[in-house]
Amino acid sequence: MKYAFPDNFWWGSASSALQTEGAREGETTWDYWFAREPNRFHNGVGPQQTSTFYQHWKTDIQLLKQLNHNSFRTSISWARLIPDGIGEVNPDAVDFYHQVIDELNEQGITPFITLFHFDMPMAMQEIGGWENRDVVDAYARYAQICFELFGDRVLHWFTFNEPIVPVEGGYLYDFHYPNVVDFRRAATVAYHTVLAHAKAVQAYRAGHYAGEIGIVLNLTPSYPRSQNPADVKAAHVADLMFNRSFLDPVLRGEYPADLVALLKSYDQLPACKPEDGFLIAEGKIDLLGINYYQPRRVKCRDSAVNPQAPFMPEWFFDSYEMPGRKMNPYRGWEIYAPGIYDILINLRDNYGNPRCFISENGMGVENEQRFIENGQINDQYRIEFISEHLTWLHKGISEGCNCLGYHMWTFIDNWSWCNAYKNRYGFIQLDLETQQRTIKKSGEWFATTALNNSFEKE
Ligand code: BGP
Repeated sequence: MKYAFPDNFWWGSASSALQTEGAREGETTWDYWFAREPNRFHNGVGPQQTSTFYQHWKTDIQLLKQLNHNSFRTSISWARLIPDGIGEVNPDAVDFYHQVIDELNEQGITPFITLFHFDMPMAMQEIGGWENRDVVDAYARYAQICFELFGDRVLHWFTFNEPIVPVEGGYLYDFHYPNVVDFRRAATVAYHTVLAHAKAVQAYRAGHYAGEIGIVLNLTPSYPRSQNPADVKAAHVADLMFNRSFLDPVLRGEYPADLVALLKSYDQLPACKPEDGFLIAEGKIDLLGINYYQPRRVKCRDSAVNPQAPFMPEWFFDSYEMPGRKMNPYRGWEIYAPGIYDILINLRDNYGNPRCFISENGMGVENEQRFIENGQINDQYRIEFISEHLTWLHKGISEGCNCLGYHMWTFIDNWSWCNAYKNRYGFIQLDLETQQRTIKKSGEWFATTALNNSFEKE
């Protein structure tokens, strides 16, 4: 069967500043943390060892072209642009991002720009990071500077990439700096991130720029083990905490009442100011980026909570390992392509069918060299993964969902936070020693699909 996509469908991929640029100027929490605890990073490889986009941006954009991308998302590094977060703008950074943005446009590749992709300037973290409202203001200033500098040539802006991840990683589950375990502080970080987002949206609207502004959320549809009311309730709470804590404010302009009531009953609500509500209401977006990797399957807890243990989302559910689920064993994530369709239908039916696109989807695989045939990685599993997800995406579109594109994570194999180079995601293989780039089979498949705006599958 032929799967054809609407005209002007966005075909591309996503990456981020810290994961690709290298040549770091301006310390981030990642540089700081790596210098102190390199053992936290796979094989002791830190954020300095990247795919060197800072040097090779021009030839890399040629490769994007070869992959028939009509759009590409990357981020601006706040710490590179404003090394102390709030003071002087670094002219080298301005030049660099000008050149990248101009070259993308010249090559017919629409730049999609994220303002914050997990990379907090260390100077901002030192004053409390997202726990401090001064950092919210510093971020709003940074966003405004970016709009002023690049807003005439960047028409698709994203305030944050996966804002729940630094909340989970840094304040609940110990996989980002500052490695705190404290729900109330996590809730404060999440809340201030929403305020920062809303302030950036406000600044964008005030500047009357020609483009649009949105956010990128990692949506993990929450499936209950069964229709037993206890399981359904468990899935509902997981959905409130991990999806709707950001989805509702950015699409509806307010928090779900039952999330607020739940946190209130456990005395976990962040401190709010009376004017916050108006600000959040002004943070409604034009375009939603959806990162989809895996579903979340949950069941009701079958043991009592230890009242001495820190308050955690898991007080309300257990994770559920569905028998027969298909796994990506390298990342430990379930592969469930219909999830993409369920997300789109939920947005269509419950959120007014917003303009959206898949901003990340992908499969990280370890030791891909074993699949080399005639000098090229033959990653059939990735082609299978993408085409399966695309068939469900196609079904969503055919049922009226307003999904405008599909971006893959990622372009060239890149540095994946604590996993460093363990799992490779790219359309293009990176030799970390020589920096040589080699297009994988999936890259060729994607180039053909993007060119035809369609693909064939039984
Ligand atoms: C997303 C992030 C990316 C990227 C990707 C792959 O959550 O937006 O930055 O890294 O996931 O996940 P990981 O690198 O953790 O394997």
